[in-house]
This record gives sequence, structure tokens and C-alpha cells, in this order.
Amino acid sequence: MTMHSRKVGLAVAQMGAVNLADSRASVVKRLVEMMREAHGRGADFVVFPELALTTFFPRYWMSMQEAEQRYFETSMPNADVQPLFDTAKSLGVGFYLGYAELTPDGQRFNASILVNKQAEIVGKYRKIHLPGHDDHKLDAPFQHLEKKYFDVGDQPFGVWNLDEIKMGMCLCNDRRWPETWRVMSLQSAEIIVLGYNTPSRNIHWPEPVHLRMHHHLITLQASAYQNCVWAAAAAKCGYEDGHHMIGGSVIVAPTGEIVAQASTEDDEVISVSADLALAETFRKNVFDFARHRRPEHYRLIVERTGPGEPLERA
Ligand code: CDT
Repeated sequence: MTMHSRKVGLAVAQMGAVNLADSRASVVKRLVEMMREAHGRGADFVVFPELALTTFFPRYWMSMQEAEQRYFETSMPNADVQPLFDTAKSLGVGFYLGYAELTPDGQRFNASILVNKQAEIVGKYRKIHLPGHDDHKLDAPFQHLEKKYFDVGDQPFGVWNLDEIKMGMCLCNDRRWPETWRVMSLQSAEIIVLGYNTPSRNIHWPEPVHLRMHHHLITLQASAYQNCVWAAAAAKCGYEDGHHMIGGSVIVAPTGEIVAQASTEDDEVISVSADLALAETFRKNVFDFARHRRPEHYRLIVERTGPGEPLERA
């Protein structure tokens, strides 16, 4: 069966290091430059990283007051980020951006937004799977304090109408969990976008470094295929004040194939013309959910958090 193609210019703007000394204004200038480049290549939509406006601050132990003052945004857009919204509007390009959100009632989220071609925020997501720890690990080479600085997201994974595309979003560690993707695929997502900051060294166990990239890529490839979506993932990477994070920003087709991949650990734009009809082909065949899924046999997924006893069988 032939489908009518629906092509979208999809770009990922990977970022190299953002150091402690870098101002938000200088970061936004880099984002604007990459948005212009993406637009020049025909992009309708650009994906920026998680916590894109600052260094990956959860690697540092500090008081909550200091963290809030230095790294959180109390409004979006704000004066520092406004140039990105202005550029998006003048070019007619939508975008996804990750940042640390401090709400008026004092909640702190690792958040991301979807912004349409008119530079209107159409969706907000607050990270659900927060990795790391909340205590000060004095023996560790650096910290991963997302459990200290952020509250768990208060809304389920969502899908929004972004300029006539059904778009879902998540953040970094979320990509490793199959539930993340399935919940959005069940809302008919066509594209799932995400940003990430993945340290190349794991402070919890001596993980071989090459596995970091391997796990990043297999989760994106398998999840795009199993959920019939385009996936676009933007890294913040390279050495932030000496702390290395993996690059490997990618765009993955619903076939599970990588169709664009960053080759540096710097600011780098990758882009494709993504045919959304490709996902439809999979949804109508091998992954026709309505025909083939058997949720009555998946109960444990929502009933249990961790492993337990085998089910009683008749
Ligand atoms: N930012 C983020 O979620 N990073 C995690 C690191 C996990 S190791 C504590 C990731 O899954 O890439």
C-alpha cells in the first residue's frame, strides 16, 4: 500500500560544552545561530538539548537557594531567551528547548517546551524519570543530583499538535524506559523529541565508556521502531569544565534506522526531510496496536514498580 508522503524538515541542534562562566545570553546566541542554520537547510522544527541554557549543574553540590538563583528560570520566555523566540517567529521555525523551571509556588522541574512557528508555547513537559541521587557523594568524582534539585514531573507524557504534527517529548533518562515511548505512541505521536546530558562516566558503577553510546543508540532505535515514530535527540556534550558528556545526537526513522548523526562534540546541526507517512506504514501493519496489542496481559506494567513474585497461573 502506498501512503501519501508528509514531509517535515526536522533538525537537531547539538550543543558543545556550556561552561560555568558562560552567560545565558551567550548560550542563546549559539542557539539562534543554529536555528538560522537549520532554517537554511529547510528545517521546520529544531530540537535543542536538555537544560540547554546552563552547564549541567546537577553535577555540583550546592544549596537549593544557590541552585535556584543561578540555574532556574522563573518565566519562559524571559529576557535572555526572548531572542530565540523572536528568531523562531521571524523564520517560521518551531522548536523544543529544555531548561530548569522554578514555579511561582516553589516547585522545581527539569522541563521542556514545544514552541510553534508563531513562537507560541504549545506544550510543556516536566521530567518524570529523574536519575542520580539526592545525597552528597563525597567520594564521587562529580555528582548527579537530579533527585535533589528537581521534583518528579506532575503530568503524564503528552502529545501536542505542533503545526499539524502530533509531537511528543521527554528528557534524557526518560528515553531508556519503554513506557515513555509507548504512552506517547498510544496518543498517536508521530515525532518524539528529547534533549540529553549524558556523562560518559557512570559514578554508580564502573560502566565501560563505550556502553554509554551503545545504550543511547539502541534505546532510540528500538523505541522509534517499536512505537512507529520519528525520534530526534539532541545532546549537550563535550567537556563542560573538564566533565565529559557523550555526543551522538541522532534522528531515527520509524524503521529504527539512524538517518542523521552528529559527528562532533561541538555545536552541530543535523537535519533530514522526515516523511511522516513512513510511520503510518508501520502503524497499519506490524504495529497495528488496536488489532494486536493485548493490554489485559500487561497489567503488571502499571501494578508493579519493581520485580516481584511470578504471577499465579490457572
Ligand atoms: N540527564 C540525564 O538524565 N542523564 C542520565 C545519566 C544517568 S547516570 C546517573 C542519562 O540517562 O543519560
